[in-house]
Amino acid sequence: MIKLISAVTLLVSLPVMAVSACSSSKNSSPQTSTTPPVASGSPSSSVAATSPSAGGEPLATELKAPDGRQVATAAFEFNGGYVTVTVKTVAAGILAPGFHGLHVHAIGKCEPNSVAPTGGPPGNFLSAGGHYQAPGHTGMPESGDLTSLEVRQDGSAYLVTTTDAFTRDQLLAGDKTALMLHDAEHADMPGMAMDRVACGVIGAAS
Ligand SMILES: [Cu+2]
Repeated sequence: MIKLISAVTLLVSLPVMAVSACSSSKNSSPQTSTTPPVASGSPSSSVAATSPSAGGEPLATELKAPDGRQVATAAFEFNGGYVTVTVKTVAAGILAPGFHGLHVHAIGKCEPNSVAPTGGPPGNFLSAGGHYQAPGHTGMPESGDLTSLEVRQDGSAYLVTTTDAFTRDQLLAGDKTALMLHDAEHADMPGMAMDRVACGVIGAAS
């Protein structure tokens, strides 16, 4: 009986010790365990993004509506073998709420009321051609396909996404490329079929 009581006492006291040991270690080292990853993460990534040896200087563009109003800024940061694309609206109320297709298009032209390289009736930003395809790449998703931009009810949006489907040099080669925002999102419809609401030629960050 005495052995049973002491065994119960031991079982009850053990979890208490374990809990107190756990909480005391939490209390003693929250700063050393959580601060270094946060503190070292952002400076090293921003340094790497602007270092030529880490993939090249960032590229950028300003997405503008056919009437010339600036809609959003976009940045392309090349680091670690992929690009991080950041799109942020600069003025609320221009874009309709909802999902908007976002792609890199094949030609670096943003001309309202222009004709597509393949001909046909003119339309906004049609001279930018279809979705960009990297050399040797065919099929879907096309190299220039990006995650859609979700616009809030007030017309604002902010997106950070990554892709490894194209390189910095490829975006600047030949006719260059353009970042295009569409009026809607249709995953199974070619970009040519959707209206184009904002466009920016991709180039060196200013
Ligand atoms: Cu498109």
